[in-house]
Amino acid sequence: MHDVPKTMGQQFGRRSWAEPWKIKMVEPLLQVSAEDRARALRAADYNTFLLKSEEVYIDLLTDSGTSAMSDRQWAGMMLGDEAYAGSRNFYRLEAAIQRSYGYRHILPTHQGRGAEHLLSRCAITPGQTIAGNMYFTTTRLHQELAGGTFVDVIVDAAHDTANRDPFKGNIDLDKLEALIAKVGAANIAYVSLAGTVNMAGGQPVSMANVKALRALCGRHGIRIFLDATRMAENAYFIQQREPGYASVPIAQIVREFCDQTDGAWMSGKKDNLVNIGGWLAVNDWTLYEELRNQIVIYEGLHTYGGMAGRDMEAMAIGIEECLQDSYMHSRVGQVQYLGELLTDWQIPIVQPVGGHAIFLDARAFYPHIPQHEFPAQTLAAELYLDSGIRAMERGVVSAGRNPATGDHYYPKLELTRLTIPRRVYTQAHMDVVAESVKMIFDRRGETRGLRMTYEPKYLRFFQAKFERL
Ligand code: P70
Repeated sequence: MHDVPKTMGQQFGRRSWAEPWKIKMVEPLLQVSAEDRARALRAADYNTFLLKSEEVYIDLLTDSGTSAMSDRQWAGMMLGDEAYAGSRNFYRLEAAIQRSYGYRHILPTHQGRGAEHLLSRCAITPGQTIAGNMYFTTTRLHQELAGGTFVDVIVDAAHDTANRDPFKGNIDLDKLEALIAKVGAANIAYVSLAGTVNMAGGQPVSMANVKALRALCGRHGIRIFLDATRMAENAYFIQQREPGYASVPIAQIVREFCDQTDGAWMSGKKDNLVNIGGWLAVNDWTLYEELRNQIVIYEGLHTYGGMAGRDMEAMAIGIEECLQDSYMHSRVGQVQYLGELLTDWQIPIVQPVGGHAIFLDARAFYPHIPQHEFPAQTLAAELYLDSGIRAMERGVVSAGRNPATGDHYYPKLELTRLTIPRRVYTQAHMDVVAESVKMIFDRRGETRGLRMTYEPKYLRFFQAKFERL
């Protein structure tokens, strides 16, 4: 006799939900044999960034540029106006950003880091400090290349994987006040605020926090720029978790949040549901003029900035789609589904589950592997060996080195990210992933760490090489 099977909804005492779309086109997945996986991982020097996509079964490396576009977006691609200047699609994109995010002046960029580059060049004077809610790799690097120093002022809870605070992305206002007292408001270029904090596990910022931040920065004349890459997902968490927002649509929450800030940069490859593209938006005309001047040097004319007309059209449509409540429920719901399984099996992951990924706590997974032997990199390698699933290291390799001392940054968080692309995989894929994680967890004691054999100077995680100890 076996138990009567139950749907996931029944198991959790709720009605099941489903995606608000059906599948119109499919792309075959390749199963890779265990032998081929072992060979491929050795050839990729134990770095999942160096695997060929054809060697991967379920690709959870990133949610960046990996979304499935809708039929409306594909139809929009056919309406590309590829004029060098003044493309119709630019004006549609500009209007979509103004309407949905509320900023005044808009510049398209080839992707998020193009926008980070321009903003850092124009808004940082060498020697200034940038305060933010945890570093992001490309963001901090551009701030440093512009002569700035990033200082992390996120709440302490963000560094504790087991702490279940609902808003672990919040800025610690006391830390920020102390920083202002120490360096002086004039030496703070801006607050670099991320809507859902990637490196903390996709953790959100509350509306109360951004409003208090606005008041504090207003008193000191400090600007706030938002990394809006996953802001729509942040708004979903506000709706779900913050008193007073349960019946406010996500689109309205995004506007209310962005209204507290002076501008934003965006990797459109995430929330905005496109395969390539980004944007930069500011309210201040003088700053915009300078950015508009610089964009022609580094990206392209200010009405395309590195994007094709058709891609701007797809992004304009993606902006509308990503703000729909039913879409966001299924998007974050799928991530939470995988999180619920792993949590029930007592596998150490960052809690609460964030918006775009499950972050396995590699430190707790492999307590016998010291951080300089790269536990999170090891975990990503093990997962690939077990099942062909590709994950991403988000620990000491990603953190890089302190440019002043040359030492590794040793982040408290040593994580391996299972990033869920948008509208791409099904619940059955999540089950396969969960079972593979369980498999490597059950044999974790036998796993040995890695040694780095090659280290690039910048953003080393992309191209670093390793060998098994
Ligand atoms: C990821 C991607 C990109 C990203 C981001 C936030 C919060 C800006 C950007 C840059 C891609 C990536 C980037 C660096 C290391 C690993 C992976 N995140 N802000 O997978 O945008 O990629 O368009 O230049 O998450 O998390 P872009």
